[in-house]
Amino acid sequence: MSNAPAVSSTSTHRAASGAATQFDAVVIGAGVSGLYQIYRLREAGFSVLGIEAGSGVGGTWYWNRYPGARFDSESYTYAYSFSDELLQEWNWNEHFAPQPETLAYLNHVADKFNLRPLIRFNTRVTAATFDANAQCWDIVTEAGATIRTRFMIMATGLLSATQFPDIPGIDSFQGKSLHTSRWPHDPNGLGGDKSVYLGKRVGIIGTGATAVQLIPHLAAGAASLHVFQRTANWCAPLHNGPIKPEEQAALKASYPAIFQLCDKTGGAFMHDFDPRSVFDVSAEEREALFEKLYTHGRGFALWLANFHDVMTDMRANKLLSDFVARKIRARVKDPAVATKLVPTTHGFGQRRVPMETNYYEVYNQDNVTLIDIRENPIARITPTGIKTTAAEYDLDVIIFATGFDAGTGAISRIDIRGPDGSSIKDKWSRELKTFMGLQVSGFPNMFMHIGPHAAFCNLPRCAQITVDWVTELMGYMRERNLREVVPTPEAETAWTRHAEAEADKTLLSKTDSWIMGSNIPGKPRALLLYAAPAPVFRQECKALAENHYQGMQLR
Ligand code: NA7
Repeated sequence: MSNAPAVSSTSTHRAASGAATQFDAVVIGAGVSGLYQIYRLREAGFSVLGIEAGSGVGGTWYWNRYPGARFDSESYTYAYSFSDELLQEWNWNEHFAPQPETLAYLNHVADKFNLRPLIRFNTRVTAATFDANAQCWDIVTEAGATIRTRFMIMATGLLSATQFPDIPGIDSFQGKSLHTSRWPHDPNGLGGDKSVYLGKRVGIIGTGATAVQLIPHLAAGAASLHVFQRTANWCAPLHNGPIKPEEQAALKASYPAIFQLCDKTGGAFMHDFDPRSVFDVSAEEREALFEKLYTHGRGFALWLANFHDVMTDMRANKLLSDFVARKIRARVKDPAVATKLVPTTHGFGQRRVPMETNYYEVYNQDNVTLIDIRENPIARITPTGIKTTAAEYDLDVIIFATGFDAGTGAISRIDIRGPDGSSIKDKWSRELKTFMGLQVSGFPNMFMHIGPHAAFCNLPRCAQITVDWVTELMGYMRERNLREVVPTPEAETAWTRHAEAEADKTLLSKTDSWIMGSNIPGKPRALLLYAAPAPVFRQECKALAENHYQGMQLR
């Protein structure tokens, strides 16, 4: 590793256009975690190159431009906390910022900290091989360039590898079809192009968190909307609203308190579980808390500020599920449609809860039809639309809101080979194993942010933990002239078993969802996130550094 001074924009530009170049670190992905990692490494005096497939920064917020895309985290808890000046100068307009506002924010961060010159855009990484003699990674891009780096840092995102369903005839459709995370850009702004659906006959496949944000917009603008639902999900009201000028000043004054609170809560949000059991209180008190959270609780409050046992005890969970089912039935006029919208396969919060604004009311509109494809599965996609086992629907547009190969997908779609030639894809196709979600045994000098086994929390908050940890480790190694770090297989196995035990304690692991990898055919079933509370994960990272990285081989 070189003791390189901070990389100047000129030298990076030269490097970015060259062939095989040596960097201390290459950060793959210029989203929330990648931008912060690039910033931290440059500040620490490392030479760093960012590689980004998109034409701009933003990651999730660059790609996901479908109408309705927005935070489910309060905007002020999602912001970077490392710069007080940044916190004070940026005005969030809504409690849950829409995608164009978030993308504007991340562009502002890139400009303010002059990160753009350190990033090579429009560049997709296809392969990476660790050279054991040189103790370096050789990273290969789609265009055929090779970039040599000591450390390879995967900031590729939890939900970025798009997943299309395996439906016969999918390529035969003659109209427009698209995945929600590849929504065409609005030529006049940072959002998505609404002309995709305005006045059109639209079909959407999927009813996860993405679809639940998008569907009210489609219903308002499309001539007709057919929603093809395989599994109903439990949704909760978002309760978004503008941040009023007087609130803005109060928020800016309370940033330290907001982040302190996020540091303490299990999910790194401003919500924490009620320490009481649902069975400790009377039926009236229980109903009162459910009602308060449903009617007024912002964001994930209904999920994460509820009685603690609703997420650990199926009997407690059933009480909450029944409450939410009553709400759905009250909001949807046609009882038969309401019944289809009430989930039957799992309890509230066992899957990532989609946050909604007027979602259920959409099904009261004349131009909206809910198609239950569990009852009548899609037989095929035809040149003119979608054919189920019961009927055929003519459409102008088909939208695939069918999700992602979460956690592992963005990493294993790159042909990553360790020093002995073994591939990470093969390894994870047998079993998901990581060391703290940070490293993988057999793949030295590779780090992951928000990848598999990432802490289950407000993502920027936990990304800051891991970015700071990686930066500190690289500094530690520089001081000691160490060139290689890799976890031992024993440490990786021990930590993976611990993560599995934590997963077992939650109800998340008791149903199918992308969180369990079960949306991808053949993917080994495992909780893709680390279920222990975020403060526990932070403490584990801290202890690892304090104990001189026990369980990791440094050489
Ligand atoms: P999700 O939550 O994985 O939802 C995908 C949806 O697509 C879900 O309703 C699936 O039904 C449906 N799906 C997937 N494949 C098929 C096929 N083959 N046929 C019919 N329906 C299908 O992805 P999202 O993009 O909504 O959200 C991902 C995360 O992004 C979200 O949790 C937030 O954290 C942000 P299924 O439930 O599998 O029956």
